[in-house]
Amino acid sequence: MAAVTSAAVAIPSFTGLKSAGATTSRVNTAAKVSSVPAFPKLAVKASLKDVGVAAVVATAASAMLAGNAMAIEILLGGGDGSLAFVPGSFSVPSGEKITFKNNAGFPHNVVFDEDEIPAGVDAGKISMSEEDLLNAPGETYSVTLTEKGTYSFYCSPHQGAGMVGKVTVN
Ligand SMILES: [Cu+2]
Repeated sequence: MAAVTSAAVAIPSFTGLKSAGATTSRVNTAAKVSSVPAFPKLAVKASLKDVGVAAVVATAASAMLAGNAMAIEILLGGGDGSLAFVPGSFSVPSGEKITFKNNAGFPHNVVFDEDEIPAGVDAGKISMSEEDLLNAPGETYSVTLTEKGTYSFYCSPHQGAGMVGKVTVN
């Protein structure tokens, strides 16, 4: 429940809740006139009879992610000195910001494999250039993927050492 109580819920993302059931239109109205943090509580209360608590919580959480209220952080280089993305395999909802952060063993970069991304996605637009490197601790590279599917990426200086990763956009 912790994520659902976040105050960062964006009003536009409520439109995504409409598909969950007829009761949500009432919730939308209530949410617009009351303060944003009150919304998750109202949603659970209003829809409990028809949809069930678990479904409502899941819907509210994914709507929040779609609204970009949350982001995922991937470390470049393991705390144990390993040349790896940590985690090396993960999933994000479409539109969630992914931030790669220099942690250890740099320089690193993030290059998407043009042969292992969804059709129609331009690898150049979502990648750092092969020569571009994150040199300092804490430096970041962020990307937001909207096309659903699986994307493979690598760090060009360390690809041979196995610094590769995979993200699934749902
Ligand atoms: Cu690297």
